[in-house]
Amino acid sequence: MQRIEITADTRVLVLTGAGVSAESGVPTFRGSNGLWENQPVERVATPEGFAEDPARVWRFYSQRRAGAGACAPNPGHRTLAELEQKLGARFLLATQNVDGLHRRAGNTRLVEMHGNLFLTRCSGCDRPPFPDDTVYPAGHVPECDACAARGARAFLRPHIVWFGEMLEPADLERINDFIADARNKPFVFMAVGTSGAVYPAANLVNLAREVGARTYLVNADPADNQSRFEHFLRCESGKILPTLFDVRT
Ligand code: BV8
Repeated sequence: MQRIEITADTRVLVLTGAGVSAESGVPTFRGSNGLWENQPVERVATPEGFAEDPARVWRFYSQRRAGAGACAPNPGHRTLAELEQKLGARFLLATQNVDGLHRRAGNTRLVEMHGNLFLTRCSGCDRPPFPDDTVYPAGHVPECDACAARGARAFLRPHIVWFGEMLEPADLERINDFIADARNKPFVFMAVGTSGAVYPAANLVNLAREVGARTYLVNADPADNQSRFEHFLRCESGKILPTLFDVRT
């Protein structure tokens, strides 16, 4: 496998999806026994689904909290954390994953585009999202104590971006600024473990191409937006990432 040379002024933007966590035991969404296979998206990952049956949504996310909490970063996660150590401000990791494994592997230059399983917020007031690893019992829907203190009632919800919800503008701005700064400089854009099905994440490769990036897809199967990548490395990310980068800073 041809290694990817990273020289002293190369910028690297990596986008990850559920596939990077597959070898850690976290289920992916699409494909055989994927999460969405036995859970129609509309019922558990949309604001409408939460309004209709918040207990079902909390059961889905509580199960995923318990699952992800029992998993550990794999060599793919660790490689991306080491890459950040070596490159510093010339590196940015944008993840669609909500499992928290990149953070646990040590990445800090990280944009969690779709939120984080271990943060909860109120659906009725603007208190900031707060750390919460509670696995709520089936049927239980937690309520906001701040609202209750004001005599109001509001359900707590996972701090997750559901389908039909806007991503945090500051998150998108951070990614777009990184891409803009890489214009006319050596720039590597790599997508790892994502089916390229969800927007706006799946559009990042096009924004990177516009500023002249070398583009790589590291994925176990073809992806919906695969034709947008110059290089497609069909493999398991945990096995290839540790030997893929030739960093010369
Ligand atoms: C928005 C919730 C404004 C948290 C998620 C433009 C065109 C078309 C549609 C749209 C568009 N703009 C907006 C939309 C609508 C929608 C969308 O994209 N729909 C798609 C499905 C058509 N987007 C939105 O609603 C976004 N909001 O844009 O707001 C707006 C709204 C409406 C209309 C217009 C504009 C919000 C998107 C966020 C949704 N929330 N998750 C949760 O429960 O996790 S998305 C969900 O899918 C997860 O976050 C997940 O990360 C993400 C993407 O999935 P992948 O990570 O790629 O996982 P997947 O299983 O699909 O693939 C894994 C891959 O890994 C596979 O290919 C497999 O081969 C590979 N693999 C497996 N093992 C390995 C491996 N690879 C390497 N190594 C291995 N070992």
